[in-house]
Amino acid sequence: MGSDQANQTPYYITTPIYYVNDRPHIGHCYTTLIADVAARAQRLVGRDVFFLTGTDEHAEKVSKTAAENNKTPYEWATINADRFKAAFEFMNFSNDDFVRTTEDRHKEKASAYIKQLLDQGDIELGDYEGWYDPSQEEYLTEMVAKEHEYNSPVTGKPLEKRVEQNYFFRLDNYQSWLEEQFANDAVNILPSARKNEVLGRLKQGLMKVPVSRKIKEGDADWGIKMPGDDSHRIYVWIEALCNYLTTVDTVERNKYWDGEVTHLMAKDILWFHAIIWPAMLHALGKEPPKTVYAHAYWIAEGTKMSKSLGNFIEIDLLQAYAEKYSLDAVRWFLTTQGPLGANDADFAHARFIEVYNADLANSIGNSTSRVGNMVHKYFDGTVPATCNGEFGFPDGSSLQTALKALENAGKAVDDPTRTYNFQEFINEATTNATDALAKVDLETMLDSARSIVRYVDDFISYCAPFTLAKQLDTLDDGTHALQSILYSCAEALRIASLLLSPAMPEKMAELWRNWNCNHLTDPNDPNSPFVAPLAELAQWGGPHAIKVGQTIAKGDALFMRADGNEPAPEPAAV
Ligand code: ME8
Repeated sequence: MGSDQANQTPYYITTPIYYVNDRPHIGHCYTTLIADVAARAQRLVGRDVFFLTGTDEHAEKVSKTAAENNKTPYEWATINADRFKAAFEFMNFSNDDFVRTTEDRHKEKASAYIKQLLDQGDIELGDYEGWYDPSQEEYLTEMVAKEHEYNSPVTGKPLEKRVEQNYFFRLDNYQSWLEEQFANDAVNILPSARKNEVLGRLKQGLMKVPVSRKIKEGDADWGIKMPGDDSHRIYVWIEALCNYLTTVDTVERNKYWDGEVTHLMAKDILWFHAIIWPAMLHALGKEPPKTVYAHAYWIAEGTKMSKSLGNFIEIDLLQAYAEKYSLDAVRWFLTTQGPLGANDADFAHARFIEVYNADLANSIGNSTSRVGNMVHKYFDGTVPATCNGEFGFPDGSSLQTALKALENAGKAVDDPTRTYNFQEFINEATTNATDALAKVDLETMLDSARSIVRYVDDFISYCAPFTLAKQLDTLDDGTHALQSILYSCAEALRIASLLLSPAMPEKMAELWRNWNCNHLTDPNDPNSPFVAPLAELAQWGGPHAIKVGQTIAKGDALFMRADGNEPAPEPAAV
């Protein structure tokens, strides 16, 4: 970590709250997974984190599907909210709360915010005639509607012309304030391609936005009434956005809103989060979020996922993959191959196998079992000696002894002047990981961890400790060289495993159990807190380093190689 001091600002990360008209799919799991990985990584660097997810229940499409399924809206919402909760538990998400917008704690505060905006004149009554997208529950401007030939930009379904008396939020009053926030980076929209889109649309000018719907005869009794006017309901989007605040608007949790706030979502709903929500917050006298991060979409085997094609990757397929390859392999694949940047990502079986073998079985899995096996073979499973992690020319250190062994064995060494400085390499990797984390760049963060594993692999191929081991009798200082080489590999892999743990908490806890690294966290509970911030945990030879005499159980390989010729897992028949 760049500085020894952990960032003391509390960190608050949210996912969208998901509609409960249907069951969860890969998209919902993905956003919540990257929030989980970011939350775990922030906890690892020592920050006080609050991670929120939940469900958006007062939508018209929820009451409609409920009726189709002969349930009341609340019964249907509960069935699906429970499916989301179960899916997120299965994925081992470490959310600190799960909010349902039908809960009183949300409804009461959301009403109070809207009332405040009404009382202040930020919300007013007016006439509205415009295009409504029933599939997204969203009003669109004439320009956007026209651009998409009066079909939904998201689902392609026809838009409806709606004329109604409505309450409006005076978003137009916040144009220049919003421009300032983006100009100063007070609100960061990421990735940058998305920021440009938002700024482009902002330039066209803001209009007041409808925040209510008139209740019609035959409407389900569903949603929150407009304060002071029972003939209107608060428009579901406006109410839903409030969840981010309602859930932490308590004496104990206020510190999270006052800390650093990151909202995650996909690009479909960026406008609400980047424009409407910050303006509402400002009107309420609250700080806007620091980061609004909108990723792209998952598609399935090259094709956009849709209801009509019936090709949604649902949680049961992810469960089938987890059963075969482990949950952490699924988490790893989704996190590193997902649409975190501006481009969509494809869930394809062949790619899954490729990534699994390259990144997991042949990388961290192979390195840890190789090092564990050598410690067993040569030192009866007990780590023999510490070392400062510096190997090289010309100080005649361990590396030279290893190279001598290779020479004796008649093996050529491509570059006998190479040096390895584990401490320096690891410090740089952990600093890069932390810097990337601040930008929610999880791929770079995890790649820093992988770079340590590659460094270890490269070091082992270069100095061939197995060749050295065969010549201990004939070399001066051979045993000491072998000890320092193996210590350095084990210690470097310990540090890499810390950086990998936000994505793969269970597998890394398994490694810590095997290697007796009980001093990092409670290895019997993959979700237990770390005993110190990463800056301290990752110190080479520091208080949490592998110790002399520490036993390393061989254990099973963390990831068995996958056979790409085997058929792809399929969800269990329901
Ligand atoms: O929009 N790829 O809820 P929602 C990646 N309730 N992520 C995807 C995805 C895909 N193909 N499909 C969906 C709503 N997502 C509102 C939000 S927030 C105040 C209210 C994820 O159930 C992604 O995070 O339609 C997207 O933004 C979200 O699900 C939409 O979920």
